[in-house]
Amino acid sequence: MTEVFTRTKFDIQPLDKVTEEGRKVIKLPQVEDKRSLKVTKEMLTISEPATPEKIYEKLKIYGGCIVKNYLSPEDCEQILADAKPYIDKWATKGDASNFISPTTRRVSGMCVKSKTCAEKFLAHPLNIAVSNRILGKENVFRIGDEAVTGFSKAQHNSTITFDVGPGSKDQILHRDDVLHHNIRKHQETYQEGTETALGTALALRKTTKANGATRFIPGSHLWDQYRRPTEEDAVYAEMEQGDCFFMLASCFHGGSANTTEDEHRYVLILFMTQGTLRQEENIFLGTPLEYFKSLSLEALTALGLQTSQPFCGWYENEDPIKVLLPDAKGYEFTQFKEVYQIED
Ligand SMILES: O=C(O)CCC(=O)C(=O)O
Ligand SMILES: [Fe+2]
Repeated sequence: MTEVFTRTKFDIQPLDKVTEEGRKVIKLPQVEDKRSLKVTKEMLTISEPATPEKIYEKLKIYGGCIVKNYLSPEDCEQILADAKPYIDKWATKGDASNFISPTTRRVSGMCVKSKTCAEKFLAHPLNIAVSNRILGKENVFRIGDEAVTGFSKAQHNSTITFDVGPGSKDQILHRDDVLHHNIRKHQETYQEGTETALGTALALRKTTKANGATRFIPGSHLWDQYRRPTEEDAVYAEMEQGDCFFMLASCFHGGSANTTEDEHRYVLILFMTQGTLRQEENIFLGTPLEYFKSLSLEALTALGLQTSQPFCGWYENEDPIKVLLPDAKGYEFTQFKEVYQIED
C-alpha cells in the first residue's frame, strides 16, 4: 500500500560539499540490488489474441508489455488529425528543467479534444480490464454492526500526444508515479497494490529507436526509491502504427532522442490512476457539459465521472452518471457493493 504519511525527506544525508552551480551535495540510502534484466522488445510482446491475463503476467515480471494491433490505423489517424491543429498552433517552448526538448510538442487533454481517443483508446476493454486489475480497490469497512464493501474502479489520470521532432534529445530517465508521492520499496517479486498509475502508449505512427521511441528499464518497478537508472538497462519500445505499450508508472522510462532528419514521432500516452487519488490532469475545467453528455457509459466511467464506491466523487449528492447519462441501460448505482450483518 502507498504509505500516506511517508516523509522520505529525512533520508537526505548532507555532505559537506557544494557543486560549481552552488548545489548542495547529498547521499541517499541505497539498498544492495544488482538486478539487470536483459530483455528484447520481442520478449515484451504478447501473442495475439491479446487478453488482460497475458498483459498482466508481463507487467508483473517486466513492468512493461507490448500489444500488437491495439487500435486500427484509421483510429490512429483520426486521433492524430484531432491533435494536429493544437500541435501546429502551439509555438515550441523550451523547458527550464530540460525535461522536454524545445523540439518536442505536447497536446494534453486528449480525451476531451478527441472523442475517438476517449471512446476507442481510454475505453478500450483491455485498458479497462488491466487498469482495474492493477489499480482497482475492493475493501471491507465496518459501519456499526454492518460490514460494507465497495469497489473503486481505476480512473483517468492524463492523456497527452507527444510529437517528438527531429533534434529532440533523450528525456531523463524518470518514474511517473512521483506525482502521487508513491514511495518505492525494494521488491523481490511484484507486490499487488503498490502501483498508483498504469500507462498505455499508443503508436499513432511507427516509432523507432531513431525517431525517439519510448525507452524503459524492465524490472525497475521492483527497485527501491533511490537506485540509479542507467541507459545500459533500457530497452526501446519500438512499435508499428496502432501497437500499444503498457507500462507501470513505477518503471524508469523516458522519451528518446530523435536523430532523424525529418521524421516526427507521434505517440499518445494515457495514464490511469486509482479511483481514490487526485487526477493529474484536470479535464473538467472549461469542457462543455454537452461533451461529457455525448460520451458512452464506458468512457464516462473511465474518466472518473462515476462515484468510486463508497462515497467518493459525487455531484449534488448523486452519482455523476445519473446526471450525465440518466437513461444509461442497465446502470444501477449503489453506494456499496455488498452489505453484511456482523455477529461479534
Ligand atoms: O515521450 C515519451 O515517450 C515519454 C514521455 C514521458 O515519459 C513524460 O513526459 O513523462
Ligand atoms: Fe514519463
